[in-house]
Amino acid sequence: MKSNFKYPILYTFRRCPYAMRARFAIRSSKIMVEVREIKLKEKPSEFLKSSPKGTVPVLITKSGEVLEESMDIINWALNINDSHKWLAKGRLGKKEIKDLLDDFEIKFKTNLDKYKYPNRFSGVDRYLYRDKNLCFLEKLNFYLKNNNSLNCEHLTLLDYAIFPFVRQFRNVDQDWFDKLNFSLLSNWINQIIDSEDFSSIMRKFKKWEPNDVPIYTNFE
Ligand SMILES: N[C@@H](CCC(=O)N[C@@H](CS)C(=O)NCC(=O)O)C(=O)O
Repeated sequence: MKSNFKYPILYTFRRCPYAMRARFAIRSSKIMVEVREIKLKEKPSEFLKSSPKGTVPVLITKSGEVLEESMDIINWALNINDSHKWLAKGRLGKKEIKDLLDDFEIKFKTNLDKYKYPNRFSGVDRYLYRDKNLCFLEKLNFYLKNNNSLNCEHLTLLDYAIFPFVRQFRNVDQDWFDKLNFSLLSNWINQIIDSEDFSSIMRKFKKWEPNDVPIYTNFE
């Protein structure tokens, strides 16, 4: 069903790593969206009506299609415009890329949540889960031996899709992280944090209310 909206609608939450990577892709593709910043503790009914599973990010296209997975939003954006060559072919094959993305989205993120929020789980040794993630970081540090990016000579989908999780992990205890001596990985994180891309996608928007004047942005 075609929507009456001027631009696609993006429901997002500023600090969510999945929403961050979707915003990176929308910025890279220069697509205008109506941004709706929501609080996860008070999800608006309009949001839940479009996407009952209740996770962010969610994008509603102009044709009314509801994209409820960050990777679907990223691929949708890059299919429209991949001017920064996020889909460029690099050293890693399609399967290696998919496996790495899955590892970070599933295994790394599960361990990260237990490390970062141990009180949400019963009887969890947070440091065990912190250390379980070292093998994933080691792998990234190894991939960064050739360039400052994971797959080819410039930052691509793989870098931006993984970065928010690694940043969140590092931020739990940066002193500890810095002592790991993953210097290539630290440089990789810092180059993204210091970029205009990062400051633009982290800009603050007021919490969306149904009667607000729409806020349009391509996160420029
Ligand atoms: N697989 C989803 C995961 C999204 C997700 O879990 N987002 C979290 C926030 S970081 C969420 O919305 N959780 C629901 C809640 O906390 O109520 C995606 O890639 O978009």
